[in-house]
Amino acid sequence: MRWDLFCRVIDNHGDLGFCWRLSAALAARGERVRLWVDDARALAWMAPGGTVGVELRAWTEAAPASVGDVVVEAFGCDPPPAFVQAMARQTPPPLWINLEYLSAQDYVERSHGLPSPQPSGLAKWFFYPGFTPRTGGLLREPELMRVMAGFDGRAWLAARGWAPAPQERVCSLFGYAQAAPADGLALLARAPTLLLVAPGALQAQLRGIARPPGLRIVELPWLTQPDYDRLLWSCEINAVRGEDSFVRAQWAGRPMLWQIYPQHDGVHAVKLEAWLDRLLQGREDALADDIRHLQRAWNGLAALPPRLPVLAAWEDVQRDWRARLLAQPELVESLLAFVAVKSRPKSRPAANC
Ligand code: TRH
Repeated sequence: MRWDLFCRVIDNHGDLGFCWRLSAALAARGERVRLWVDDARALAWMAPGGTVGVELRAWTEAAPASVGDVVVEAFGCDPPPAFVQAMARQTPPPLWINLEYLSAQDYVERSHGLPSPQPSGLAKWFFYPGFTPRTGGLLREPELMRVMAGFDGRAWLAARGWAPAPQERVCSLFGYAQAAPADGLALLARAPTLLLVAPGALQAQLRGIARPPGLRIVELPWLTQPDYDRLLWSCEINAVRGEDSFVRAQWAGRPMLWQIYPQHDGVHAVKLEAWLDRLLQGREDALADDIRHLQRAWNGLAALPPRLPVLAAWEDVQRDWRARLLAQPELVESLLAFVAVKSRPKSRPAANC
């Protein structure tokens, strides 16, 4: 099928990061994708080589020469009016999907797959990623676990000059500027640690802060998406943020800290609790309490604890969670099934003859 995928870069890199990953995943299954983006600059480091089957297009208000079989607007970004008019003129019209932000909250199951009638006469369908089988699932390449299992993280780090010293543990850090960054550093530095810090506001912020003893910092450049994945597979702890790196850290299956995108109305705290409820479902032990407290504290919603949980036990929690997620359909599979069902011609009453 031919897909038109629309992406507006609102803030940070998650909008484009997710849209690129989705486009590449569709193309890997033989779909043809036109990715319409209003600011594609970050692809220069995320995906410098592009990929076969994905055609990058600059967002334009002009009427298109053609419209695909499926139109996906990411995160309610509203395709240009001339494009929507062209969609309405096409017979049959394309299937129009609004692919929403990720959340573990219950409303996602209720809203996933609902139609919304539009003034153009078309229906727009809501498709929600999520953590349960009654949602659209999470993006995951079919061979991801196999590739990860055969990957040598220590060798990969060493080849880049980022190998930890023998006594050091290695952590990746990708985050927004923090209210108390020195406290976070002190917590990570309770054991000798090599901290690999991704670019952005937090990397800049950490430059102005005294390094606690036992902590060595390496400032990373922007990596390609596949290399960022490899970084997550190589580290003993991953601190991630937003949406796409958050998902990738869950596939990595290592102890992880999630800095959720902060929202002024405080709704991020609710989103964080919803994810923690799912992650820790069925666990009522001290470790679950410690993980919950730590994730809140990492987001400035509680005081930081004196130390991190024991890494092996924390990793078990993440691996169990990953196993539960792996048992569910992944997002592209769900999306293709959704499109197949919704595009099926309506059965007509049999003609009298
Ligand atoms: O950049 P983000 O903070 O994006 C966020 C989220 O999308 C959030 O939902 C949204 O509301 C907000 O922006 C506006 O974090 P995220 O989602 O992890 O996206 C980062 C992308 O960058 C992801 O695709 C991984 C990629 N990446 C690389 O490719 N190389 C790198 O070196 C790093 C650090 C990230």
